[in-house]
Amino acid sequence: MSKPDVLAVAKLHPFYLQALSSLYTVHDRTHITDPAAFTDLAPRIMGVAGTGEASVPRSLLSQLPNAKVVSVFGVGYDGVDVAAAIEHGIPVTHTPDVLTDDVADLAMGLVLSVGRTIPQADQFVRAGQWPSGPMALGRKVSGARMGIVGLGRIGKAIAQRASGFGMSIAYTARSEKANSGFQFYPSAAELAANLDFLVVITPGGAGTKHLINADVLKALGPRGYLINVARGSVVDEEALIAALQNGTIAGAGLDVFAHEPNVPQALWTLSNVVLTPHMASATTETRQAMADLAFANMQAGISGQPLRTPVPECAALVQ
Ligand code: NAP
Ligand code: 8YV
Repeated sequence: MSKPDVLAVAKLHPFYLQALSSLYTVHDRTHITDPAAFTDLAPRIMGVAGTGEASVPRSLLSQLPNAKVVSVFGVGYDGVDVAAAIEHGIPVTHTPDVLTDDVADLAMGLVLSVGRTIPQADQFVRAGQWPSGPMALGRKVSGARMGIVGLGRIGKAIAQRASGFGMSIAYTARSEKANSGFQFYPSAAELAANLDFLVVITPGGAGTKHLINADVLKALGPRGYLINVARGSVVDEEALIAALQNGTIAGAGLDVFAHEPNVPQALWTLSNVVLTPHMASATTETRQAMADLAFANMQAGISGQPLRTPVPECAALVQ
């Protein structure tokens, strides 16, 4: 008997692809590479496998009459048209919680990297510059003020870590969190005006597009640092580059970008930024846990079992 067909809408992590391939025939982006063949294939597709950044538009979902689930390998699912998926009766799942620690760890790593100029120091030593004199001084992290944009699962884990560094914590989110113990500001600009490190960890998508704009960066000020581990779309990248170039802010640590994997050359050349390639959840342990959960969701969806972790918008669809 042939295996059920699954469509991969992005290049899948090997752990996820390997698990899927044990039960399903995985068609790697056939809708893009061979649209003619996809016309025949589409009615056989039982599940859609994606990543946090992958695009699953209405136009694709409407071609999949027998799809039972969209299983995203990632907690963010801003590339999926969830409203269209619900209309087509296709629940969407994601991988919350299993990556929270890693993303919070990387956020703190970027805070320490930009504040204490660790990558620059490494380059300084490797370039043989140490005998010629000391490096410029860094910015103390312990005891500094951190502001978090998005106090969800990962935002709270970042706050927990920052508290261990004796940092004071404030935040903004769509709503104030009762009993968080942290100061709430109703907007990113008001938050930014009152701290040293602004860490962004919201979902991407239309609701947060350019939430961090020129006004917020101005409020952050020449001694403030921006850390973005959310999505590139949340920050106005042009405004950020200008702010970094003209000293409106002190520096930035960036894991995500507007047009990945392409990073503007202007950022490569700036000495006050630390750049990482969207790797906040990229440890062996966490990628395995994400693959296990995404695979479990795919299996459950295709076999009609309860989904492990549907996205909140699909809760009603799976009851
Ligand atoms: P979560 O628990 O759903 O938390 C999201 C937080 O963002 C919530 O506090 C929410 O506020 C807030 N938020 C949403 N829209 C907002 C807006 N317009 N203005 C201000 N705050 C807003 O999600 P999570 O598990 O922490 O993950 C957060 C995001 O991190 C993901 O969606 C993904 O984009 C990103 N991420 C990136 C990586 C990476 O590799 N760099 C890895 C994993 C995740 P309320 O609580 O008030 O609703
Ligand atoms: C992954 C992510 O890097 O979970 C998310 O939202 O952005 C990351 O964990 C991504 O989903 C894998 O491509």
